[in-house]
Amino acid sequence: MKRILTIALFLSLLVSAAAAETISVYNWGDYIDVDTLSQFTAETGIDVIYEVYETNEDMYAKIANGGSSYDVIFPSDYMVERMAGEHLLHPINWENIPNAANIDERFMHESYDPEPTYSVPYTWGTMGILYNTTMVDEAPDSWQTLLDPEYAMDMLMLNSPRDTLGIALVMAGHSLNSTDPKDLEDAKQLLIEQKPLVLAYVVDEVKDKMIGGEAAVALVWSGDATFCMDESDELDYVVPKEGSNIFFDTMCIPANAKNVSGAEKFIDFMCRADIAAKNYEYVGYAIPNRAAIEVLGEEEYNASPVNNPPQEVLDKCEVFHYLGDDTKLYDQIWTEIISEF
Ligand code: SPD
Repeated sequence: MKRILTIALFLSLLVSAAAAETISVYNWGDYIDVDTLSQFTAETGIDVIYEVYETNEDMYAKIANGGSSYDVIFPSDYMVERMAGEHLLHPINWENIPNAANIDERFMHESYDPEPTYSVPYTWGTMGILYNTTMVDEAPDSWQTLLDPEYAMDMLMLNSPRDTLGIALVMAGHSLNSTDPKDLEDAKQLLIEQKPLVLAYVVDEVKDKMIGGEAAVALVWSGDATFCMDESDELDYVVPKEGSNIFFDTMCIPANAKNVSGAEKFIDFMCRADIAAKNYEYVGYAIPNRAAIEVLGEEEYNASPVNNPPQEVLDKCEVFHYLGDDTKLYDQIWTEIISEF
């Protein structure tokens, strides 16, 4: 009996020693070169369980619900602000992320997390109009293009509440952080007026549809525009003259992460110059990682006006802020717009 118990104990020790360390990563769709995941596992022995979401709001709902635990998530600016305020994020121990030194100081003190305490910059970009030059008479320069009946059923919008409502606010001449119910009513009326023109509200599908020539114009994030323009010479991108949103996407560790040290290793790995450069080549979004830009070649990297917009364009862009309880008004309006589609 004693011998059987000893063997059982030995076997169970063997099994637990063999069980690999894992981290659970929750990211936007199409937002990482999956080769980097296997390279991370090969170099560290840590397996990656990888899941994707489409919007900040989807990710937030899952984390705030408490039912699931992830080790690394990728919230945008205003969502970092919200999650930090709701104690949903674990503070970053910068000593364990030495490769964060590769990140340009300019990106390290944005208003959503000024220290920064909770977030490591990952990518950034603008919102604008991706258009098919063979399907538009003139290159668009205004958000009014997205209300033009000429593009009825030839128009794609983002299925993302804050982004689409934010741009509708700008179309109506308001700040994209407005919480004034009158401004939001204006934005809602514009989106209602626009609805019969919209072919579909999409997120990642926008890329295949625009590359395939299924629509003439689309509201997109700049990195997706870069991706599409690399695939098709017929596509071009503009940040309309009325101004737009500039966003910062980040890597964070949720407060209920099970493997904080694994998460730190992963974030540090993604900040490594060669990895951030390789990831940029796949994802297409502008990066805050100076060392990676050197690897890519500064001249070539800066040649893209999409990922490197002139200062006068950036000056007209606003960052989204978390709007507290007023978020509920946004949610209500969005539900009305999207539920009848
Ligand atoms: N395909 C994933 C794209 C993620 C882009 N994030 C943009 C956030 C804008 N608020």
